[in-house]
Amino acid sequence: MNTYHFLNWFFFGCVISALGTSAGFPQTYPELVQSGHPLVYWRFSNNLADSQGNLDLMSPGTPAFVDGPNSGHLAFSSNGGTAWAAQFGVEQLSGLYDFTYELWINLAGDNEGKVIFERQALTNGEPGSGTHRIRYGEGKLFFEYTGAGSVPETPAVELPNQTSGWHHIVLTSHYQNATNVLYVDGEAVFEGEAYLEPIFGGNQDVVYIGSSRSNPEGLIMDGYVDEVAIYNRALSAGEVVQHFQAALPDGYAGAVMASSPLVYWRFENNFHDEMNLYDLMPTGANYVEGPGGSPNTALFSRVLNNQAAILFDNIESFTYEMWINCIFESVQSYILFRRAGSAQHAVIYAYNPNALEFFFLEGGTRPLVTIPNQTDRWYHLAVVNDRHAGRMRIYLDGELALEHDGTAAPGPGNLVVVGGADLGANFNGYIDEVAMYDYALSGEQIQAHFRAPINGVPVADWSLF
Ligand SMILES: [Ca+2]
Ligand SMILES: [Ca+2]
Repeated sequence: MNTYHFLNWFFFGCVISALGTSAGFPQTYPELVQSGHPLVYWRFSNNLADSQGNLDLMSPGTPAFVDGPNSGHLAFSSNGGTAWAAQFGVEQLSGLYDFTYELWINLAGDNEGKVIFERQALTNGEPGSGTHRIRYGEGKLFFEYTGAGSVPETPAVELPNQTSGWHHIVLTSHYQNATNVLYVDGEAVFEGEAYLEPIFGGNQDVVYIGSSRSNPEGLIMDGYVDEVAIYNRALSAGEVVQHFQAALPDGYAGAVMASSPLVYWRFENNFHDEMNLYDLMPTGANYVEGPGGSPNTALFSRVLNNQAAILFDNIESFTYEMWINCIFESVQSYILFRRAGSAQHAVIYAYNPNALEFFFLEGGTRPLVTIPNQTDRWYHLAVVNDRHAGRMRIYLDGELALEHDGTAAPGPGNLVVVGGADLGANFNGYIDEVAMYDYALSGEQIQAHFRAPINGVPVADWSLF
């Protein structure tokens, strides 16, 4: 604590002593927010409750860790078909002419129609869009491909559903030879022609473990995944056998590493990439220290409610108010998502580097302000859609950071997502004290909120601010 802050604390202490609990004590941040009668106010006090009592949020499940294919190590569990993990902006997994996906799977639960692994690249209509998916259905595990080119015959193998048992799965693709090979437990079970053009990310490039971007909540597998490795070449049959026969955990890991994967997720009680390229983000609500410090807590998660009509019905003007911290690197992420009619009303982050943008389709612009990515610092953010004035405004730390012509139109809807969007797009940072109002907060009100004390002192005077 520097001298300035020490003095602040010192004088603050004197004020407390002088005032005691008298009526002259300033209103706290939550008191001020609540006095503005927001539609919803999510404080994330180790829960997803709405302080206004209107709309609690819900969390997908959290992945669990279970015993892996051999003793002495762990694996990812979708926790009864409720949880998945993903990463966004995985550009270095794009544009691969040759590739291999290697993983262990266990179809312990019902996996009919579910997705075990997915890599997807979307380029807004440009060539390069496509999906690679390892999927289960009608008694078969298969490799589903969409994109330029074709797979004349889908690589597939029969595997029993709802049968606990680990299998080593490898899918290789070789561009020059135009071949796909699917291996199960070290043996080639399918070899066929493939005319696959590489898929490129554009600004949408994701990998999912245990579900799919196209329906994250609806396509979650029910089982376990382990030791996922992706390579930028087709492993040879000899290498596949060698990996399969290597003893888990250490011998196997050594064999994978010797084959130089691009990424390698081992799920040893974490979502770390051994190659330090792309750690994964799991589903499930996590709570961290919020602005102002303990005991205030904040959200680190993607949570939602799909019965949120209260946030839509004919609301012309609105305000989103919250605190955010971009502590980890976010890529192509959503902080807040709603879709009203044909328009998205969303706060997006890091679609352009360091840019926090208000995404709404009317007018076609995405007004933006800059917040440094991967920086541990709380910002007070207010996004105001002033339909009456035909203006939208973004306030940072109580100050007007941007004002722009145009507003988001009202429309029907029922989905709200905090910390992500309908298709995932998780924000890799912290969010707290999210309030949504059905009117435009004034600059004076926003300034007053920002200056109001959380845990005794305004965050602006917080020593770690
Ligand atoms: Ca909080
Ligand atoms: Ca493992």
